[in-house]
Amino acid sequence: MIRVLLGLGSNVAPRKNYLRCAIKKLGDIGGILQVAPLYENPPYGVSDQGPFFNTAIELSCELPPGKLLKEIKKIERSCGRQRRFRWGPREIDIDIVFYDERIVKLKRLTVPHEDFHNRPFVLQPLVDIAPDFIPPESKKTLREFLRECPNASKLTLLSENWIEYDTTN
Ligand code: A4P
Ligand code: MG
Repeated sequence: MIRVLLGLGSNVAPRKNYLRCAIKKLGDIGGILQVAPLYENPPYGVSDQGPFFNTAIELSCELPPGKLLKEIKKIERSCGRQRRFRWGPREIDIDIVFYDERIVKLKRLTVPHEDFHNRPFVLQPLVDIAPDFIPPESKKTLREFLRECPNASKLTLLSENWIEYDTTN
């Protein structure tokens, strides 16, 4: 069984519904082990767009990385993601932040996610569910990465138990 840590974000209304849709469908390709709290935060990168809701999940699955990415892209589309420009507004974005402790370098997939250490909206929800996880080729836990991450104070905790999910799959 592979343990995958995914980061999820949305900044197009209704943001919570898009996140719920994605998590429900992710439950069809693996087991949802944990869902992090829901956070709101300003956009990172292209700043001329609405604020994001971000969260993270821990998923157990058997899919190899390339297949997992394909399934994730399918889920984004089926939940209503529209094609826009890179880093622009999105109904739903699902990033593979960690795939066990493995390093993956495929044409369309780099894991760990290249920018995870600079993104409080990725690190904070992951720390909530996997604080002691040590990314490959590093000696620090996620908790330590978060401590050193700029802009962590811009996150607002909205809700801890914001979704019901089935852990039996
Ligand atoms: N790709 C490569 N590695 C990965 C990975 N580890 N996980 C490729 C998922 N995808 C990965 O992504 C573009 C391509 O990246 C994918 O087709 C896949 O082959 P996309 O989701 O189609 O486009 P994008 O999201 O616009 O670009 P990108 O580079 O993925 O952006 P990010 O890094 O996802 O950043 N601010 C806040 N506050 N919260 C956010 O969630 N998100 C972004 C997007 C920017 N600012 C944000 C947030
Ligand atoms: Mg993305």
